[in-house]
Amino acid sequence: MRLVQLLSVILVIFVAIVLAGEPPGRWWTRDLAVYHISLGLSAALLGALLLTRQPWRHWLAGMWEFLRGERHLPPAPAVPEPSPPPTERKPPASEFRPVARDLQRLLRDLEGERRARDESQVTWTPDALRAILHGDLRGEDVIVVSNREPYIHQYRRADGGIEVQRPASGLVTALEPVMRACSGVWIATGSGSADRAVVDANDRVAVPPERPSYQLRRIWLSPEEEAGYYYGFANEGLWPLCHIAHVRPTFRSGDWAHYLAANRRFAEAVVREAKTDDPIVLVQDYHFALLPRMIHESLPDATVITFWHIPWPNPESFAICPWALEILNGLLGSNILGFHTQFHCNNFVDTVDRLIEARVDRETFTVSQGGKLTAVRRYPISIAWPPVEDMVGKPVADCRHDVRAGNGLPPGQLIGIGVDRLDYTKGIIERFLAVERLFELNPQRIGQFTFIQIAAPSRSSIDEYRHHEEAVNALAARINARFSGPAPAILLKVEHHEAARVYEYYRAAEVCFVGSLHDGMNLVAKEFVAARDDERGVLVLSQFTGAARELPEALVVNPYDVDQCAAALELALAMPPEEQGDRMRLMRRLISEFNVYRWAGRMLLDAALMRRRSKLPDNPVITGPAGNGSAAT
Ligand code: ADQ
Repeated sequence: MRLVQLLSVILVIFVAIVLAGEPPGRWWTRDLAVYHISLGLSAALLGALLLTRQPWRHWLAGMWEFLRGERHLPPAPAVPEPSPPPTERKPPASEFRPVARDLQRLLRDLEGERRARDESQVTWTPDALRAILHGDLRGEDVIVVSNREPYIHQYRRADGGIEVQRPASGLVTALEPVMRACSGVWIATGSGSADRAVVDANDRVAVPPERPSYQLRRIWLSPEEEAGYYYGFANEGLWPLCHIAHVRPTFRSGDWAHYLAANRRFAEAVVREAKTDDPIVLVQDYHFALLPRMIHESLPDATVITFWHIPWPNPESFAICPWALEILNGLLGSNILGFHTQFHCNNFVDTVDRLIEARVDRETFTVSQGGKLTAVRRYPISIAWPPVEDMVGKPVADCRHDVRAGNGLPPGQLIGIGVDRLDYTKGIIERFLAVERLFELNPQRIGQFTFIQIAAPSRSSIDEYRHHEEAVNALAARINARFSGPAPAILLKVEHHEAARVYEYYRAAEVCFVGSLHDGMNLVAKEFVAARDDERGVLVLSQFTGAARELPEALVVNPYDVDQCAAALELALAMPPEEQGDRMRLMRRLISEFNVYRWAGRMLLDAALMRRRSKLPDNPVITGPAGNGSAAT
């Protein structure tokens, strides 16, 4: 009888493979030989069935048990087992075990393939994300931790009322739509003048203000704590350490002590906010390198996914940090550690391999330390897609008109746009030099083209940032003195803009120039593409951004090469509309597929799989005839 079941399974799988390989309605034309073999096997099976005269229902039940893996193959017993009671099912005869094992493995592979295919067909939307959360993760609450808060409450100068601001931050841009979809709690530093006035007794406020869907839990840091942890260790130490922008990192032991203490404060908040003993915690960025391990010390069953939004340098550069080992050990408290690019994953794994005692598996990209496993994975971040109506609702022609009129520019003026935090890694100086070179090489553009740089003030209490702002202002003034015609060559607007205003600029521009000297991803590039539903406009993009790996249809440049950047600007201004459309369509397609819901969804799916695996019993030690035991893998 068991022979018949095995034959049946082989046949079913065989036919399933034949059918699965072709779209419905065409399978029978695929390969006549295969079709005939299937028929032959069917006939053989039928014959075998008739010969054994096994009742059909019995046979069918047995086959399904086998397929579901309910007829397990127990490890060979050390001592003979007593005969099973009559009701107990017997395992397959030993001579069939290898075949059965192969069949079950084949079924698992088929299931894995089906899942991968299904996932690639998912349209990544907030609903898809919610479905993963409530299906694969059975509705567990998600806790996000970041330094920057998604909403800042400020007192208005004019009338003392309270207004809400969205900070200029790539992390917030990406994560906020994810939290709207997932709900849960977002823990962040309170930074607005009216932040304390709006929270409840537990320092929580429901957001977004217009339609609350998750809780924002604020942490209050003293000015000294903020100076040491945020401005000091994170932004004078780790930020320049991880970006190759030729600014020397500064490390002070006092800053480190504050960094440690602040991480501890956030870890305590996570424990207080957790509703279960195994929450999913999404730790964001270089402000919290110690947090993953601290969370696991209090909540060993938590699933900690850490995402590092900035580049990871090579081991030699990272070793400059006096607390390099503590940072690596802290991060290896994560179950999953994510970076934007494979290159940064490689750098991290190389750093671990070089600096600490841990087992690095380069095939699975995991690091194991003290029996704890961390998966190092690439998850390229993105933006919400489709962009919300408020951002793209205004017709492009109106945006063009309003931006020109609002800035005192003539109606036909050609416009280039740059949108950045005022940060030395963003290459604003280099960008201005390229605009200057454009005018030197193409004098006909003088008075015809204006480059508008929107720069959000950032980290202005750090000397390096203040000097940078002065240098940017001075350079813009110098270039304007040389090349302004009826309109300025460069319009520098050092102020925060509402997201809808930023999109208006994107829609009004002929060219967007993203010239970062080094950037984990850069969301401005993706926002510009998302804003251009008219399929016009050209993106000039630094090769040193993560985005350049995903958007090769942009004009990719080296921001240090002033002549090349000037040539790219001229190429963009002269590009025929058809070519603009061809490039823009390809980029829009990529971002629509690889949007921020996919970024978060992939991490949550990986976390769900990890949680399921962790609930299985440990693999048994299998002892061979020579007694050399090894864990099954
Ligand atoms: P950031 O360094 O903040 O992010 P980026 O990805 O470009 O850089 O995002 C900036 C965001 O701020 C964008 O949404 C942009 O629209 C907004 N913004 C910039 N200037 C503004 C202004 N003047 N007014 C209003 N809004 C403004 C970090 C990493 C990046 C990574 C992100 C996300 O440095 O490499 O892409 O995190 O992971």
